[in-house]
Amino acid sequence: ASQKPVLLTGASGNLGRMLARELAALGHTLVLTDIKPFPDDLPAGAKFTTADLGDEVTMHHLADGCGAILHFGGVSVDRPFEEVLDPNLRGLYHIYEAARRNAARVLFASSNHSIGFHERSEKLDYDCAFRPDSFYGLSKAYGELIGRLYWDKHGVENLNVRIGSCFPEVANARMLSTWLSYADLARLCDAFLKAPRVGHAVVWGASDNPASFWGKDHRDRIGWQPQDTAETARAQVKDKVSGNPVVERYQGGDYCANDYSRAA
Ligand code: 15L
Repeated sequence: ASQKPVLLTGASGNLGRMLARELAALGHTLVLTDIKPFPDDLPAGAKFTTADLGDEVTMHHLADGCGAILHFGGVSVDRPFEEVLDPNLRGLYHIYEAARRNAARVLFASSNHSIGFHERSEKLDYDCAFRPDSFYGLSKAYGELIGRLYWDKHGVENLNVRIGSCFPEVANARMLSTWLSYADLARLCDAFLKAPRVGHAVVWGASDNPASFWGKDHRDRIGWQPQDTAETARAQVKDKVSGNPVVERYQGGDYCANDYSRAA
C-alpha cells in the first residue's frame, strides 16, 4: 500500500467524479485528469489537469511520483474504430509506460464488453476467452492484455476490473446480472490501493447479484467483497427487456446487436 499520490484518468466522467469524491474522502491524494474540464468543486488536496490520453509527454508528467494509476479514461461506449483507436489503444500504452517508469500499479477499468459474446446462460470465470462485442470491447481486451505484458515483462502490477453496469440505479432486467453499485466500486478501488500485492489480476466488477453471469476471479488478493445487490430492484425491472433476440441472448446485450450482420 502506497501513500504516494494516485493518478485518476477519466476524472470528469460519471465514475471518475464519484471516485474523486469518495477516494479523497478516504484520505487518498489525487492527481486528476480528463480531456474535459472537471465539473465539480475539486476535492480537498486534489489537482486537476485537462489533457488528452494521446499526449504522451503530459501523461508521463502527470504520473511522475504517483504510486498508482486508476485508469478510467478513454472512450467508454460503443464507437467506431477510428474514435476508439487513439484514446483506448495508444492511450493505454502511455499509461503503462508511465506506470513502468514510476513503478506504479494500475487499475484498469475494463468492461464486460471484452467478453460480451458469451451467452447469458454461461457462468464465466476470470480465465474465460475474450469474446469482444464491439471495437470498444476489443479495446478493453487489449487493455487487459497490455497489463499482462507489462506484468510478465516489467513487473508492473495491475488489476483489470471487468465492470458490468456501474450506474446509480438498477435500470433494466439485464442489470439484475451486471449491476455494480457506486459504493462497491469505490470500496474496490480503495482495496486495490491498500493491497500489499496484486500481480496481474482480473476481478468481475459487479455487486453481489444472485443472477450474476460471473464466477471466480482474484478478488481475494485485494480483500474485496461487494456489499450491495441488484436483487432488491427485481420487481421494478424484471420486465424491462429489449425484445431483440440478439440483445437477450448475449451477455453484452445491445452492444452485440449494434451493426450485427451475421446470417445465423
Ligand atoms: C460499458 O462498458 C459502458 O461503459 C456502460 O455505459 C454500459 O453500457 C455498460 O458497459 C453495460 O454493459 O451495461
